Amino acid sequence: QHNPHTKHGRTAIVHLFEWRWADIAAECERFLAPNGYAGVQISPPNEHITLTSPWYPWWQRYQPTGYNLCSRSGNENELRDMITRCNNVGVNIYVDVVINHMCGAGGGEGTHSSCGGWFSASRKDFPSIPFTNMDFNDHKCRTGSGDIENYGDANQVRDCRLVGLLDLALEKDYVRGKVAGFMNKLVDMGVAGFRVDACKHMWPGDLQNTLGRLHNLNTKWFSGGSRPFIYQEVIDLGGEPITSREYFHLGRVTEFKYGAKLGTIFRKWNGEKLSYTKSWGEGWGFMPDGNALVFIDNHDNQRGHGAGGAAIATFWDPRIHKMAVAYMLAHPYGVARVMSSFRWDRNFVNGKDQNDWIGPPSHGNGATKPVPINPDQTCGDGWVCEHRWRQIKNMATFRNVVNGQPHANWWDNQSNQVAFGRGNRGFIVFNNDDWNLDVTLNTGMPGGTYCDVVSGNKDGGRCSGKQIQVGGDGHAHFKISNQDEDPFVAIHADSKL
Ligand code: LAG
Ligand code: CA
Repeated sequence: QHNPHTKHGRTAIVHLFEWRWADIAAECERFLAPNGYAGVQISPPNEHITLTSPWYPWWQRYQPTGYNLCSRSGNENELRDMITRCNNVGVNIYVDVVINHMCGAGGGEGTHSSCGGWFSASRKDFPSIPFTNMDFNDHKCRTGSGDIENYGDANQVRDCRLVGLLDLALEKDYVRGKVAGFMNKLVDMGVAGFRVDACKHMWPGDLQNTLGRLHNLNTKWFSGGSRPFIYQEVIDLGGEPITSREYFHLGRVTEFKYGAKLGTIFRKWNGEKLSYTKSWGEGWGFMPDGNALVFIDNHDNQRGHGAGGAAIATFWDPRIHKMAVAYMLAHPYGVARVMSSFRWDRNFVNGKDQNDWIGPPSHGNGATKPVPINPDQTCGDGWVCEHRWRQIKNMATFRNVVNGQPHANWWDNQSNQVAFGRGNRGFIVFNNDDWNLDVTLNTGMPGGTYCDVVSGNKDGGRCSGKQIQVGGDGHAHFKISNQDEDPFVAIHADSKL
C-alpha cells in the first residue's frame, strides 16, 4: 500500500539508524513532532545474531534468529512504549523487517542472540518461531555454492542465499503465516508500516500473499480500514532482469537512482550539471512518482555497502549533503526519507573502508549508548543527527508547507545555479558553481520580507539569517556567494516576517 498515513500535514520520514527505543520515544516528543517530521524508520526490532568477530557489527541486525522483540535497541516493553509515545504526538513508526532470510549459514549454534534464545544455523533450527530445515530454500537453489552467484538469473536471486544468509521458503503457507504473524504483532502495537528488506530476493507473488495477511492499522491512532504503508527495498539501477516495476502493485519501492544521480550532480562528476535537473523525477527515467521512496543516502550506501558507490552524498561531505537533502525535500517527487547516522572511524585501504562494519556508539560490550543532546541541540557521543541540522530540519518544514503545490518558476544559468518554487508557497535557489550568484527571479510568492531558513531560523518575528525581499510582482533579488557555508537559500509561506 502506497500511502504513508502521515499526520498533521507532515511529510518526511527520518531513519534513526540503530537508535535505542527509549531515545526514539524521547526524540518524537522533544524534537520530531515539534519540528514536523512525519515518521521514523526504526532498525529491525526482532531477535538477531550477536557477533564478536567483527565486534558487534551493525549488520548483525540483518541476521534474524527469531521474531521475539528484543534487539540491540531494547526490549518489547521499550518498543511498545516508544510506538505509543510517538503515535501520541503524531509521529508514525515504520519498521525495517528482514523476512527474506535468517542468519548466515555459518552463524553457528548457541545462545549468541539478542534475546539469548538458542538457535542453530548449521541445522537451520530456530525454535522460538519455530523454523526448521524444511522452511528454507536450499532444495530450490541450483548454484554450486548455494549462494547467489549471478544477478542475471532471477531464479537464483530469489531462491539462493544472499551473501550466505539462510533463505526462507516464502512459498510455504507455514512460513508466510509466521512472517505475517510477526508483522501483525507490530501492526497491532501501532506501527504505520514497513520498510521491507531485500525485496529483490523475494518473489513478488510470495510477498503479495504474505502482505495480504496483514491486519489493518490500529484504530487507536489510524482511521478504520487503513492498510500498512509498504516500502520495498529493491536496488534497481538498470541492467538486471529483476526490476522495481515488478513490485509497484505491492507498495512503494526505494528509488536508488535518485541519490546516486543527485550525488553525482552535486559533486559535478561525469560532466553533470544542476541545470540538467529541470526535468528531475520521472523525466530522468525514475519510477512513477506514486511508487517512489526517495533518499540521498541510506545505512548501506553511506558506508560502501549496497548501491551507488562513491557518488553518494553523506554527512562526511556536509556541504554537499545539505544541498542534496534540501533539493530532495524541496522537490515534489516521491516520499522522502532523511538519514540520521552514527559516526565511525573510517579507514580506507585501496578505496575500501576497512571499518564499514562498525556498529553504533557502544559501551564496548555491544550495548548501544543513549543519544545525549548538547545545549546547542546537536547530538553527542558519535550520533550525527543530520535530521537536527538547521538546514535539514528547516527543509523538512519547507516540504510540509509546500505539500501539494506544483513545481514552478524554474530558472537556471545552464550551469550549476538553479532555482524553483512550489506554487506560491515556497522558493529555493542553489549556487553550486565556482562563482557568485547575483540575479533577480520570479518566486511566484506574495510580496513581503522572508527569512531564509537555510542561513537562519525565523523565531517569533525575527530572522537570524539572510532576509529576502519579495516585491509585489513576486520578484526578488538573490545574492549567493560560492564561498558561503551553505550556498543555497530557501523561503516559504511560514518564513514570512
Ligand atoms: C539489505 N537489503 O537488501 C540490507 O539493507 C543490508 O544492510 C543487508 O546486508 C542485506 N540486505 C541483508 O539483509 C547487511 C550487510 C552485509 C551483511 C548482512 C548480514 O551489508 O555485509 O553480511 O547485512 O549481516 C555479513 C557479511 C557477509 C556474510 C554475511 C553472512 O558481510 O560477508 O556472508 O554477513 O554471515
Ligand atoms: Ca530469497
